[in-house]
Amino acid sequence: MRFFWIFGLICCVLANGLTTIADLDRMKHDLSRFLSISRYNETEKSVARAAIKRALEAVGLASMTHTFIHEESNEIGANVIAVQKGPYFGTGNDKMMVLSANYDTLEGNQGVDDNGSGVAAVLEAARVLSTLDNLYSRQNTIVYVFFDMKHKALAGSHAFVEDVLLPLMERTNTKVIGSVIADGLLHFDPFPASQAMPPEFESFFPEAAQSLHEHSHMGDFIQVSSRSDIDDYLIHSRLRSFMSDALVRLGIPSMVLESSDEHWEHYDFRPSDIILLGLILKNQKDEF
Ligand SMILES: *[C@@H]1O[C@H](CO)[C@@H](O)[C@H](O)[C@H]1NC(C)=O
Ligand SMILES: CC(=O)N[C@H]1CO[C@H](CO)[C@@H](O)[C@@H]1O
Repeated sequence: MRFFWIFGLICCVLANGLTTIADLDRMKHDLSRFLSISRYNETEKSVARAAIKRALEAVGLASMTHTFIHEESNEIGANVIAVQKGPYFGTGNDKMMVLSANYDTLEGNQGVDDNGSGVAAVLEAARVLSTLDNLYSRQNTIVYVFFDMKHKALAGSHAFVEDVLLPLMERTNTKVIGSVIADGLLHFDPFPASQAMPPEFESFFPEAAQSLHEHSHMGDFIQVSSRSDIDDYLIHSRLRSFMSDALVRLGIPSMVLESSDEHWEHYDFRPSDIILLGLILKNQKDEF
């Protein structure tokens, strides 16, 4: 059984030699417009969904709205999904990658970094990856999902996995090789004391805690957390070169923290959609 999580694949896409084609102005534009206004009530959220759909359509991706009912409140939620099909879509030979971000905000919150930044990055990734289809042939399917109701107990990602992903995997034998959950990507702060430590971090990762302390608690680095053994393939074949090449070029310090699978089960990723997709994909039996 193997699966992986990537934090910041978007950065990989943007930094790994593709820096030249990622359009930062476009992301800034989206961020300063529809991703800078509250997306809490249905009226507000429908404005955001329409803008997301327009952006996808502009790069040739048809999108659909996946509606679901949030059981506690009986409210209707809506995810936006676009599928960039590979040649094996709908068969057991496909290896799907899910790129996602939640678009809803807390009440009265502009949501620039919670989570406009993730939405802008996933939209830009969609644009770049669609453009690349004109140059290279792609083997696998990419699914872009914009989740509603992260702030209601992750209801959007929950519904996506249960209503869409698992049934598709069951029906077609398609594998999902990973998911990228883009959330709070603007959390970069090179000032002292800007980086707090989550509860229990220090006991799980004493060396990292020490080095953060020596670095005046600045939030100016990228941290990759991985599970020993399970994530080795991903870390060594993919992320190491990204970290030693692209991040060094951009002058961003990074570190890899390894811990046992058991630690992960207890570590607190609960506020993020990552936990749900990750735990459910864990049921997948295949190696990739
Ligand atoms: C939604 O929020 C906007 C303010 O952002 C407000 O003007 C509008 O009345 C609200 N709509 C509903 C149905 O609550
Ligand atoms: C960067 C950012 O805004 N992060 C927020 C993401 O959402 C969680 C859960 O709502 C918040 O706790 C974070 O502060």
